[in-house]
Amino acid sequence: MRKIDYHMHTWFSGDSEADPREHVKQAIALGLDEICFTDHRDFDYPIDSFELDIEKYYQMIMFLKEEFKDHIIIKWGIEIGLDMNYQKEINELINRYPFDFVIGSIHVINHTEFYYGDFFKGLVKEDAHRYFFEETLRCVKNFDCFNVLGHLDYIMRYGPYENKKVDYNKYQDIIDEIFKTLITKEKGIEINTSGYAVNGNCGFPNYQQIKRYYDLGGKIITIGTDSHTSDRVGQYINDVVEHLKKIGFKDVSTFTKRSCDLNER
Ligand code: HSO
Ligand code: ZN
Ligand code: ZN
Ligand code: ZN
Repeated sequence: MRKIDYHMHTWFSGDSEADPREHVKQAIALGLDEICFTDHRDFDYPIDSFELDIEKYYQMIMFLKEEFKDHIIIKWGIEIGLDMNYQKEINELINRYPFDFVIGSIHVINHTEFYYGDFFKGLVKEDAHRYFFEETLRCVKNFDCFNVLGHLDYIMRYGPYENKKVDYNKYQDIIDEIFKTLITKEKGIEINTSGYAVNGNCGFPNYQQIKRYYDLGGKIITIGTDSHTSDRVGQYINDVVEHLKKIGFKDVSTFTKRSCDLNER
């Protein structure tokens, strides 16, 4: 199974200062086969700005791709905030540029977000989590512009609750429908290793949910660290690879111009 980091942020993202060249060097030092930059673009993020200078970002990644071509495969992607209030803008942006790979993530729901916490105001945990998964399903059904759904259950990173963990059996029907919709649409999920900092022994989502996705017929899967600093590039990827093999996956998925690469192995 190839080792990839398909979720990395740099100084082109509103919340990172990281030098993309340092990400590449770290990935090579760790022996990764392939990486993809996925800087943020959200159209309606409250408080912070997640605008993106796409032209400059493209030039920089193309330069690095050429510079390091004998050492590692580099792809150009984006993490787009899926937001039902901005469908037209999101589709237009994705169709305008030759991204290799698109992560669709839910960061904002109806002008409220999770990081500062407006979303959770007045909601008990169960209602907040249900609302999050229902909105994720709505986005997965309505958007076609993405390749994988970002950090499926990272809502548990946030919220004013003493125990932030997702109680899966309460929402498994919604999560199953998310998985089935993705599978029918030939889209996938990622394992986001930023989850290890919260869960200790797994990413977002956990391995039971990954197995559930696999058992329902899910094949398309990427691994990403969600690095906002270079020291996190490649983190936990070896552990994820071992788990994926045990579940039954033969390989991870990689993408070129938003199409899944065919792996002749
Ligand atoms: N970086 C987080 C959210 C965030 N950080 C907002 C700063 N402001 C989503 O990847
Ligand atoms: Zn971020
Ligand atoms: Zn994200
Ligand atoms: Zn991210």
